[in-house]
Amino acid sequence: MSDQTPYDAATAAAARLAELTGVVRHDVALVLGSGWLPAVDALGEATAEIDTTDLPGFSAAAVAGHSGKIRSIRCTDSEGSERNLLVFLSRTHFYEGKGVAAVVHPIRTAAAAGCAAIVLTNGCGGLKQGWQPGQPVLISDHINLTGTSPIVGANFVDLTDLYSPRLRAMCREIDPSLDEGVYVQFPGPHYETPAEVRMAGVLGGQLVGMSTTLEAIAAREAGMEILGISLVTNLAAGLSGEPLNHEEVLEAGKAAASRMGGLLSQVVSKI
Ligand code: 8IG
Repeated sequence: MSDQTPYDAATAAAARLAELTGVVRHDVALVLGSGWLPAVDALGEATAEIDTTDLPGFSAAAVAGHSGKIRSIRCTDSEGSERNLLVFLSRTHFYEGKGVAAVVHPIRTAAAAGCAAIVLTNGCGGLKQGWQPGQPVLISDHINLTGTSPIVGANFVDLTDLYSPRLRAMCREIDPSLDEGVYVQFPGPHYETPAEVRMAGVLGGQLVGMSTTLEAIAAREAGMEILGISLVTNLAAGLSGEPLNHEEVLEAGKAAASRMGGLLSQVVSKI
């Protein structure tokens, strides 16, 4: 089906998702980044869990500690109504080389499944003095250094207030100690050099990572309200005096799981 658009592919994936989960419509989507997996159990009981590869258009997870699963969770919102969460326990990264359409296919599938809002989480390096590994930070805006877009053609999508001021305020009501920062997406999969980290700072960034911006753009194109939360899992390269490693990322997630789980479950009930 070479003439199938990415939007058609997402509609097909959403239809299969509804069949496999028995949930006709999902309300809020979450994408869990590095270190966020331990927080998922706080969201509620799973109605269903499927492999991403059970849905058309998804490819297998590629990173240790990333699980290629999609969980459907039923919870109650702050007014007592039932709400269905669509949780992607992993993502496809730009650095996997599968193309931008593959990176944002889960986002478009969530939109096609009915989600009006999406929570994009990630693990990242932090630049700001005083930030500690294990600290969640709200994404206020982004700088996309991948040099590409998920949107093809003359569709000039506006990215003002891409990361919803309403949802950020909601998070700060839940946890007034939350800070926020500008997220800079590098292509990866290598981490930045210390000089590139300094460049990100000069450009106005405080968070450096390898995901999220392309997904946020696709989510905005699809009309979803977007919340972005980074878990600072490590100080950005050159700032700590130690080399970076993936294990510290997973450790930071475990250590911060209850704070992040509490934040996520409270905010999704209020969205
Ligand atoms: I977790 O320091 C994680 N992902 N680019 N830099 C980049 N990506 C990351 C980092 C980091 N930490």
